Amino acid sequence: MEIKVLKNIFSSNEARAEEIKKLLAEKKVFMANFLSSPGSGKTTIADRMISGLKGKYGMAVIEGDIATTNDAKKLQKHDIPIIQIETALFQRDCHLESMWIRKCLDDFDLDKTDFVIIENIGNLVCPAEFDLGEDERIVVLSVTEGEDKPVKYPMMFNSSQVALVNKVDLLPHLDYNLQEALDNIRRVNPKMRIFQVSAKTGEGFDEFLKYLDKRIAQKKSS
Ligand SMILES: Nc1nc2c(ncn2[C@@H]2O[C@H](COP(=O)(O)OP(=O)(O)OP(=O)(O)O)[C@@H](O)[C@H]2O)c(=O)[nH]1
Ligand SMILES: [Mg+2]
Repeated sequence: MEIKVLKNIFSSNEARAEEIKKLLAEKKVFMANFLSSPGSGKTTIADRMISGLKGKYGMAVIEGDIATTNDAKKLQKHDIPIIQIETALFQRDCHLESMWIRKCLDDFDLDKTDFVIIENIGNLVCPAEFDLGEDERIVVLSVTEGEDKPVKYPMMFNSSQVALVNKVDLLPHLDYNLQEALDNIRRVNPKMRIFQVSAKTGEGFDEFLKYLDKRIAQKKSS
């Protein structure tokens, strides 16, 4: 009898991610996938980022959560297209997959969109394994999470191109060794571009916005 070999479980995800990459290249849309543990500040960062880039670029948001539409509601005031994916309604997955992102992109008017923001599910493990066809992965590490997370969750940090060290406004109140955290990020990913920010106060945010502005503009003129 013929032996069946289980195919790579990621292969269909990868195929869809390739389709997404082609679509985004054709439409000249920049897409960033924001990843972190729960509560690091992804939604607060998205809020400040949208405010900073509004008027200059057409934006759309894909919110991923296991349950609730809370994060989408927080961004509703910006009056830009937002789709909330609640994975509990499907397979209770702890990550987003490219199949869902593809569906969301079909819903957006990509001719009027320059920047798609994906807020992945708060989780430092599974989301790192799923290519969503994004241009860039941006991992958020808040200073309340401890210095060792990059070395404990290396895949998340070595598959990302940008790290935002968030909540730096809290540093004076914490016993946190920022240099150790930065060294740990570099140990796992020597090429990581790191920004130290506070999504709450805006500290360090201008530099990050300038970087994003450059990346979105590059894609637009590609
Ligand atoms: N002090 C301080 N608080 C922040 C900062 N950024 C976010 N917060 C707070 O941290 C909490 C979580 O922020 P969210 O933006 O909801 O975090 P998240 O990563 O989107 O959370 P999940 O989507 O649940 O994973 C909220 O109470 C924010 O107000 C910051 O830079 N400084
Ligand atoms: Mg959130």
